[in-house]
Amino acid sequence: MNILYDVMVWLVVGGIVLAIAIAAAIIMVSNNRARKAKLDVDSATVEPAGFAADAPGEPRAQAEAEADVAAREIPEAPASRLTRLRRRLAAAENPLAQGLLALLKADRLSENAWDEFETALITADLGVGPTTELIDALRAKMGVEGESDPAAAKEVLRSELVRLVDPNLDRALMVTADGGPGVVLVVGVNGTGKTTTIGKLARVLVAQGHSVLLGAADTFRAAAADQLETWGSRVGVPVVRGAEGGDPASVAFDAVATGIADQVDTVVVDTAGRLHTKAGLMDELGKIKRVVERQASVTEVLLVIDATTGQNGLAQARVFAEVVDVTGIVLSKLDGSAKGGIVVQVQRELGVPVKLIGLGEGVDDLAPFEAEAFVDALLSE
Ligand SMILES: Nc1nc2c(ncn2[C@@H]2O[C@H](COP(=O)(O)OP(=O)(O)OP(=O)(O)O)[C@@H](O)[C@H]2O)c(=O)[nH]1
Ligand SMILES: [Mg+2]
Repeated sequence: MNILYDVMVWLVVGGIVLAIAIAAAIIMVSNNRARKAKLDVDSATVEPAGFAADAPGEPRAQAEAEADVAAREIPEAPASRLTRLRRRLAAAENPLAQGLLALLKADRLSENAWDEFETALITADLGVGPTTELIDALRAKMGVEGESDPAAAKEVLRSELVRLVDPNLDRALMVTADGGPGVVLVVGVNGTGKTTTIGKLARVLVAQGHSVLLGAADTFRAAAADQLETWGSRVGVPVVRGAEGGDPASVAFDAVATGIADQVDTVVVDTAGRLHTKAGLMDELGKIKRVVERQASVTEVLLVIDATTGQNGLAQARVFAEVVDVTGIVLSKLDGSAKGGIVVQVQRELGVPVKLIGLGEGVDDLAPFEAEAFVDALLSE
């Protein structure tokens, strides 16, 4: 009995010792884990921010930042997009292209064929003045050179159209300035494609090796800044935004101040769409520009015009040009447009070149405007 009693005592004591040992081991392991987790957090916080997409002073773990870079898109080089865009422009149901084709395919250049061609030019928004000029020049040249064969007239037609579109205008986009960032202000009426154009433009600039910052001075809707952030995050471009309903000029000011502090090459400022007939809103635009100019050079004021709006687009352009010095036109939505001729009218009216064209909703559907390529697209069969 005694032996049995001893064995039981030892078993109980042993059990207690074992339980204490297990408990101690568990506590040690969990302590180690906690210490390791703390170390991880510490090392993450000392990781350099290092990426343009990070908000200033906002640290990020390296793995997260690397994943970000992997997800970032590589924009298409501007040069390679022209071929595709030409095809798309030519594919648009364009009365100008169709009118030209009809003229070129006519058996002979009868008065009737000329009349139809003239109508096609006016329908395509070339404007009465340029249309008359084109027809007169064409008829005179073809008369002198004895071109009665419509196919042979094509080259004459091409050179006359190129002359109207004007290949000599300086269409270079000024995006940088000496001693600070270049500021590109993007303006226009509602829904013309301002934000989309900025998104596409940011991609082009990044592909060219520029450092870029976007300013969301459209404070009417929070969604506008979100839209810009979506575009920016795809190519690692940060966005400075303000409170919804806040003062757009102060957001523009902050964006430029951040751009100066971060030493970026270019700050692109998005503005809310506004009706050119609303005086208060147009004044606000003037204010945004003046406020930006206090600290940096506004190198471009791009007016985005929806190519499908025709004559109305021209009326808008006039008013915008009075309020801010428009330096370039972006003609958006040319892909779905029957109004390619607006290029000629808007340039003449404002004395400002079309610098960029939008040919779709895709991320790389923005191209530099080139007179000859544009005319070739209109004439291509
Ligand atoms: N087909 C086509 N659609 C375009 C083009 N550019 C923009 N869009 C579309 O037009 C619509 C309006 O574009 P936004 O960029 O939001 O226009 P916005 O001028 O910023 O509009 P607000 O800020 O509301 O004034 C969107 O559905 C775009 O996808 C283009 O070149 N072609
Ligand atoms: Mg917008």
